[in-house]
Amino acid sequence: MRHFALPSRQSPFPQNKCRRRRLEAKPSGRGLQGAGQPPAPHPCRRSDATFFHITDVQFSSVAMIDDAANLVERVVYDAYGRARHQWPLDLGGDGDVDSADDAIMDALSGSFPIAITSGSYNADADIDRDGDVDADDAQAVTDALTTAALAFGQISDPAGPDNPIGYDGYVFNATDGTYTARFRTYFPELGRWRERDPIEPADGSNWYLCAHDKPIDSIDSLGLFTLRFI
Ligand SMILES: [Ca+2]
Ligand SMILES: [Ca+2]
Ligand SMILES: [Ca+2]
Ligand SMILES: [Ca+2]
Repeated sequence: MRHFALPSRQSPFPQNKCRRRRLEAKPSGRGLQGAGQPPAPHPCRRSDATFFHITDVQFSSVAMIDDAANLVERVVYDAYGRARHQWPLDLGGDGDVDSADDAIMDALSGSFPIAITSGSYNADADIDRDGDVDADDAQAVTDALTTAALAFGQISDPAGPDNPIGYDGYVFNATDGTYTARFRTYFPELGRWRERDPIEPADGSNWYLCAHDKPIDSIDSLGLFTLRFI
């Protein structure tokens, strides 16, 4: 049984055997959705694993960390909730780990080691989170080449953590890319609800609009009424 919980105070970034195994995965080992091949069993899969959410101001789950505080995966959403999943070693942010990510690290290598106190320190490139960017971090990216991206719109590795909580804290439905809120179903591709507003004109004249079409400063956590948070 998987467990999801709020972050607790853990030791910051100790070595983690699970993460090491991820770096050693074969190129075909994960993230092949959309390519016509089912994902292979994940080397990090543990039936009793505990993962923690990192959330933003809209309660969107933007990252998962494991019980040793290691980053497992990240998700970036556009304003309407369309997701781009990212592996920890995806420095370019396009979802995969490939030569472009390696090139980003290569461009930094002339300045190795780059200490956390340096103005050129890049936290994303400090793969092992030990406070500097150096050859160890570069080797981690090289070892992960090439890892395919999850299909656009997916929010979590189905082999684990298989996190179902995404944009605005809604429950993600991986089969059709929609989100379930308490009262309605949200389509991120359309930026609107599937069902009419249960309270009808009380939250505006357009009964299918989400958060008054102002997702940058408003939220509708229940699919019922809009709250401004700025
Ligand atoms: Ca990439
Ligand atoms: Ca790429
Ligand atoms: Ca480092
Ligand atoms: Ca180091």
